[in-house]
Amino acid sequence: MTEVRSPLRVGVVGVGMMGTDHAVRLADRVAGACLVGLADPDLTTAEELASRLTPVVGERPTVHPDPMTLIADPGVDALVLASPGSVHFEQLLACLERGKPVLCEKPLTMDGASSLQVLDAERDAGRPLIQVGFMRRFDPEYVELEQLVDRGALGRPLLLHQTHRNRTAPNADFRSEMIVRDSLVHEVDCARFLLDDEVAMIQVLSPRPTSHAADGVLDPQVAIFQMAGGAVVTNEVFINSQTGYEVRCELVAERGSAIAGRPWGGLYTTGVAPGHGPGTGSVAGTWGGTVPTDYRARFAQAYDREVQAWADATRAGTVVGARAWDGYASTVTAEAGLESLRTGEPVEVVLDERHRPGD
Ligand code: ISE
Repeated sequence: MTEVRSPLRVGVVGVGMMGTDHAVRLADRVAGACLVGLADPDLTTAEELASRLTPVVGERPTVHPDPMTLIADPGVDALVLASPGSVHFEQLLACLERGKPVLCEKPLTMDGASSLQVLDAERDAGRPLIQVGFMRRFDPEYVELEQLVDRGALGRPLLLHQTHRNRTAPNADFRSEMIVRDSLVHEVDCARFLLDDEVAMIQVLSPRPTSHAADGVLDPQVAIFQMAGGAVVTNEVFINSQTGYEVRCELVAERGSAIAGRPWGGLYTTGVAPGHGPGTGSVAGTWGGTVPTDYRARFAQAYDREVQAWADATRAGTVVGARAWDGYASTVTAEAGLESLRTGEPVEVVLDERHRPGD
């Protein structure tokens, strides 16, 4: 097992939007951690980022075209994987083989079978090493809501309504399946986190698609989760909403309800048509206030807390936040969601209980 030094020497795999954001965060404001390396097949972007961050870090981070050489580097204690989900499997196994702790962006892997192999490999490594990047678990309002539910302050939860909108699809490959795998997977994790329960059944429906979606892409989508304990969760995921990044939820329980993620009180509307909504001449990205354009702004605080908590836990030899099991459970649920998207029918979610962490 790699000896974890203080400060924690971190390598970031992937320098797209999220990887760059995490690299800057690690260079700039995560206590007890330092950025020592970057890996991306896009060497130009990685080199540029390394140059930009050198004055902040004090020493130039190493740059690798091949993530495997960064993972294998003995000068790297721990990894942040911000690469596409399709390459997480092999990169996670490489980290686990070397006993290196890893913060892996969601989804854990692309399907339940490979996520299960990751769980096996983590067990073989001898201790939990994986945190999954479900950042909403670190958002102050979501944390408060979870604590409220946990204390029983609102009584028994009955319903959870979740809304998840992006302004536009991130790229042309973001097809209907990605909306389930990459976006709805957040709602799966939130439902599990807030209700402390598993999804037993999932159904994914789609109305007529927005004309802003690429040809053949089913957007928006509505998913219904039946939780094992009996609560029901409704979810809207709308990737080409045109308005901005909106993530919120309302929990309805026997003695009250609570909304997390509302910008402030009063009527909240978003729109693109002039004259629509409060204030004058609403345009995309406004509501009389401002709708954040993407997740980096909306969840800036959550990401800071998530990465700080990861660094602290890693130095202490533990894991916090969403664990590999949570990544596995959300991947299996998303997989069932994909089947439902194809058939329109509810699909049962079956988890392999062997790896469920004990209390
Ligand atoms: C992206 O990967 C994220 O994780 C964002 O939070 C989500 O809103 C978006 O739909 C995903 O593509």
